[in-house]
Amino acid sequence: MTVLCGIIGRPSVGKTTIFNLLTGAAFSRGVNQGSAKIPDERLEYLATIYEPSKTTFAALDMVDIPGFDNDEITEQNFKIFLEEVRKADALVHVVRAFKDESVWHVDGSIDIIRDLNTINSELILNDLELVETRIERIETSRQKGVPGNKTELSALLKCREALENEIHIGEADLTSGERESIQSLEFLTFKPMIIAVNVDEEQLLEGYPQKEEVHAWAKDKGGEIFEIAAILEKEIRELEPDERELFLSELGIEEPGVAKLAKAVYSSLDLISFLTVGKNEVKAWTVEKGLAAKKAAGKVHSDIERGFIRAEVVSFNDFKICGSEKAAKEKGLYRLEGKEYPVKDGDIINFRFNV
Ligand SMILES: Nc1nc2c(ncn2[C@@H]2O[C@H](COP(=O)(O)OP(=O)(O)O)[C@@H](O)[C@H]2O)c(=O)[nH]1
Ligand SMILES: [Mg+2]
Repeated sequence: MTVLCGIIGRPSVGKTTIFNLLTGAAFSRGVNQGSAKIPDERLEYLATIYEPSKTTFAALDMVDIPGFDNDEITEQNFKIFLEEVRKADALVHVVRAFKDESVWHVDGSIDIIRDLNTINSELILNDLELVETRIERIETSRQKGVPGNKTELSALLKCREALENEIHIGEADLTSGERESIQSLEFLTFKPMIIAVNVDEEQLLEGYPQKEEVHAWAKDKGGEIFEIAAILEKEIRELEPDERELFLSELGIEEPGVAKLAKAVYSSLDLISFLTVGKNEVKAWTVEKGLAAKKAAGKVHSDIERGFIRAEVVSFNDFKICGSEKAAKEKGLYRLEGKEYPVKDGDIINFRFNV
């Protein structure tokens, strides 16, 4: 299952630095698509138990979307920008808080709210244009009265009102039917958006100007928000592992900002992981929340879906409390579930099948 997350923002705010941190790409220019590993302590724990040959984390595809990086914003590269944004399933909007005289801001000063609004207005305008086009198309259609069109029209009218008030479509008050009716239109403000504030070391510890406003802005638009000290994290990444631990604990950082960011993107898309274990491989599999066990089996192999008998399931937490498969089985914590069982995040599953 491929899920695409686009990184957007004003020029020189740290998009590429954060992209490189997420994807582990070399810090070079040019490459703009890569895979981001979703950190998962559960897999690390299971790897200590099973000592597999291979541990495979869940991943997301990331695109570092330029478009605004040229001095001159031409119509052509703006069009490319919008196309890339439209393709993404979720967006990370990077803004700059860090102070650094040597890094020039295109607008001549640091102002996070201004930067958020600059990009956001483009997204809103683009959605508004699409809303208008669709409304007109339905209203002039001879099939205006058919139920599907009626639902879409009422959804679009609500969307228009939301957008005119700078509310994202994701936050508009739509019924589930209305939501579904506009799903395929790929509105830009319907995508989950996570805000990453790129801070320097001092700001990470002590805060930065506009912090409250920025958090309020994010809440208003329905997006999660994280502070990331991108350059600091890049430096930390270049340290030896034991030095790294020491450094992080001195800074009072339990988990790097990029790790939190990756996890937030994953859950904003309503994705969960089920886990499979064994001597060969311990692996996290990405599925939509609530997927039925038989369908989930199909992610592993189509034969397993076809020949599905039962799913033998234990939750990661139950497993960890017991400390081993044997102990968890003795306590009766492994359950046998049928094909309709909705898979939960952190389920350790062994599929029983027959081909
Ligand atoms: N001081 C400082 N510089 C940064 C930080 N993040 C990025 N930069 C620098 O800002 C410049 C632009 O960063 P880049 O990631 O290429 O930004 P992009 O244009 O948004 O992709 C580069 O010179 C980075 O080294 C930061 O947190 N602190
Ligand atoms: Mg860049």
